[in-house]
Amino acid sequence: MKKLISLILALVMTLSIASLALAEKPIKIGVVYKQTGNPFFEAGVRGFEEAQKELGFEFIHNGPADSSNEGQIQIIEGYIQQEVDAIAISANDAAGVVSVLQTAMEKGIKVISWDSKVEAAGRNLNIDPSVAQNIGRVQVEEIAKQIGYEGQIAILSAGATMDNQNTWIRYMQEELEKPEYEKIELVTIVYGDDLTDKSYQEMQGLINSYPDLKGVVSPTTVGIAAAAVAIKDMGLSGKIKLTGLGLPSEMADALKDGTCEGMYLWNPIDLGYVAAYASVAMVKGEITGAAGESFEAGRLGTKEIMDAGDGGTFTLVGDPFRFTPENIDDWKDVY
Ligand code: RAM
Repeated sequence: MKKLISLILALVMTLSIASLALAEKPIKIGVVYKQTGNPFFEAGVRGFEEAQKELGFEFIHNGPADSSNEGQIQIIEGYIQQEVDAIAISANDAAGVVSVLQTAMEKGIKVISWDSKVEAAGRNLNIDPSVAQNIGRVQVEEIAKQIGYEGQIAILSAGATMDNQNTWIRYMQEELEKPEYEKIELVTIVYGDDLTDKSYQEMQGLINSYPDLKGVVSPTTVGIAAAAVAIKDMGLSGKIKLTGLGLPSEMADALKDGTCEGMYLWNPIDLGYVAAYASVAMVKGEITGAAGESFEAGRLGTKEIMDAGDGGTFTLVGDPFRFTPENIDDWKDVY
């Protein structure tokens, strides 16, 4: 009997030491973004840092310098080797990273896409900044107003395989079908790959190829900032209208000097913050990423997980906000 009791005691002690060790091992998140050097993602990382102070996890972050799918695959492979608990990725190619992320998931790593999604087969949950249809619609409304509902427009996008821009552009095209836009012609979509130099050159190319161009929509913070500089350098501020999704810190000058009368964005810090909370909730087993579940995202409250209509699920962070010459000073130092 004595023997049995001491055996049970020993077992209980071993188990509690083991669970203590488990409890003490901090959750490790590997963050992957589209590219380094993009202040949009630097703001996203600040959201992870804020959540880190509240939740106490570890995280590492990286992205390829060239916005490539291959670069992201290499980073993900490194994170798998380092045995992270979760990968939180904004994908350059929604399909291109599925296979390596499936390998990660087979090893028990949770995969959250944020900002630009991964196809459903390669993720547990997607964090969308806002309702994609609204993001598309507000940009069309804005450029239409700026050009007086008539004339040629073009889109300067990011990368051709980036799901967030492609989705917004699909909704822009749908919006342009409405009768109030019948005199607006979308002449072309070009891709600057979220690289400043390439985006600048694409903007110059648009100006040279379309002498009647009235406006440009650039649904990427990298693209719109480069486009503003190109328009200004060519002496066309105010003549070729510009809108899209811009970072206040990068676009304040363009808003003030008349190159851009108005643009939209959401808070990228909040986006990273929610992605961090979702990652931790999933690693802890509080959510699996199924539609109908919800999780607490600190100062941003409860987030509901919904069916994304692509075989996977998603949640939303906030609403797009309109930045103007009047309010830009309130935001240019925030992100
Ligand atoms: C760029 C990136 C990012 C996008 C923003 C609006 O920084 O393409 O994915 O969400 O623009």
